[in-house]
Amino acid sequence: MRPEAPARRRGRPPRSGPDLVIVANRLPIEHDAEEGWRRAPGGLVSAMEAVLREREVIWVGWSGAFSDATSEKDRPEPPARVGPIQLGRVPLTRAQVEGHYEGFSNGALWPLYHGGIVPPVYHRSQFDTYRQVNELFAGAVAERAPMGARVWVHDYQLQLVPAMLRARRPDLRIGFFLHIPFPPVELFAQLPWRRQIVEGLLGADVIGFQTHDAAMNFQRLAGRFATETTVVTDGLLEVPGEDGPRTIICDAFPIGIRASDYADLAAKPEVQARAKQIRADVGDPDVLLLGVDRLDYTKGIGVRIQAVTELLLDGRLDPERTAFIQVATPTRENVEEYQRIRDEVELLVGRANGDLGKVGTNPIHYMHQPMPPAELVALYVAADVMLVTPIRDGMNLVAKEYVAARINNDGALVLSEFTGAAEQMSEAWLVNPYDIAGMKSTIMSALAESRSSALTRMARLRAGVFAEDVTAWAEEFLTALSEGPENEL
Ligand code: ADQ
Repeated sequence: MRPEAPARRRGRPPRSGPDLVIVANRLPIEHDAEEGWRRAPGGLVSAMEAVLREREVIWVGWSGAFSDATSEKDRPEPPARVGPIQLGRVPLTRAQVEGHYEGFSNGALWPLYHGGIVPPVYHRSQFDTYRQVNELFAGAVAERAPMGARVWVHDYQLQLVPAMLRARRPDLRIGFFLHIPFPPVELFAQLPWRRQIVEGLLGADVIGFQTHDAAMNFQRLAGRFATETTVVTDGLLEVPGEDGPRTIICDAFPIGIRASDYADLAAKPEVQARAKQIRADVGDPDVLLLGVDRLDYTKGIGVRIQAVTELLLDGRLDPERTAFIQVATPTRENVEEYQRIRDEVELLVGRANGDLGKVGTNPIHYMHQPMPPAELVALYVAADVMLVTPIRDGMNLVAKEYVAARINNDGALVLSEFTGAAEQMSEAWLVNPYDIAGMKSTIMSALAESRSSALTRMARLRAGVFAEDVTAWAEEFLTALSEGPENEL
């Protein structure tokens, strides 16, 4: 009997079809018990919509349903396409998701890449599952990608895919983009599988990072852990290939947002009205401060609450005339550290309101829930000061969304130096999230700034966010992927 599996797997790639394949941990759909399958909300989906408007693509990812679920209800079959997107499902069991996503990706890579804020946990069995799941993704792409297509692999869950895919399909142009920070060599070197990760990424033709610092970190590492790699010049690496040396672009491609969508939403009369209502609901304060984050220990939610609480206790901000709204989106609730950060934040909020609140008024309004975009934008429109204070963040889109929503050029953005966004948004009020006293005085300076100077500052920030929007980001990355290093030299 002829062995069937290899024949199928190595069978000829499809000759025609969309020339772009997106590979991400999740498919851009989610299952709702009542509505069935629907387009999933979220950053990558909305970023990619900018690309999708003009073309058909194949999107390879996991559907969110476990392939070994025992009841049919828990194992719904996703559709073959949504709009212009052909869906390529990678079936994963519960154990695979636990080892790959919750385990190695979020227990080891996420904390390590964010500077070791919480100690990364390394389990050999989880890395084995990470490798196995990366193989499944590479296999799914190899089967579906048309000859010579461009493949764009996203993020830290899939760092081994580029090399695995190149081994199976050398005809493809492979790009990889890392949405989170990339750590310096001193930190990365602790990873027991550092060489495998570096070699996995070096399978790509373009390796994109959020910042120049991150790209430099990787260039330094590549030479150290993949010894045949040379840095040709800043932004270009060379590795040995089957037909002679192969050049890889390794550079910063800072992600943007769909800026005009936020501005359009902010201009709508119903959103403006809702913003007024929000201010009224929190007691028409003189100062409204806002934080919006996934409830993640990297986002510096605790330090921000501490800074605001101290300002209220010191009397530098009047507790009767100040309100602080913190929206914290539920996230990764199966990972232990996330249960801990939730307890920590809720303790801080409870304590501050206990010390400062009166019957019927609390200075801190805390919401642990997702929100529709119009409500989020109404909050951006309502807030005088946006507090974005991560300990470490690849980019941070919230900072850009707030700025885009300030259609009258007023408002102030307080931004951590340790976000990728700070590299582009130097007009923001930059803070060191480890320096609470500094953060407090920066918030006060932002509030004390003259109106004309604040307007100029916001206008400059807005010009940057509109010029470097998500369409520009996607085009720049895809151009580098199509044209190769010629333009970089
Ligand atoms: P995240 O860590 O998720 O992204 P961020 O860039 O701030 O962080 O994006 C969060 C997104 O979720 C924003 O678009 C925001 O509007 C939305 N959001 C937040 N709270 C919400 C709520 N309660 N309801 C609805 N939506 C909410 C990762 C990296 C970042 C990088 C992005 C993109 O960690 O550094 O900027 O990818 O590359």
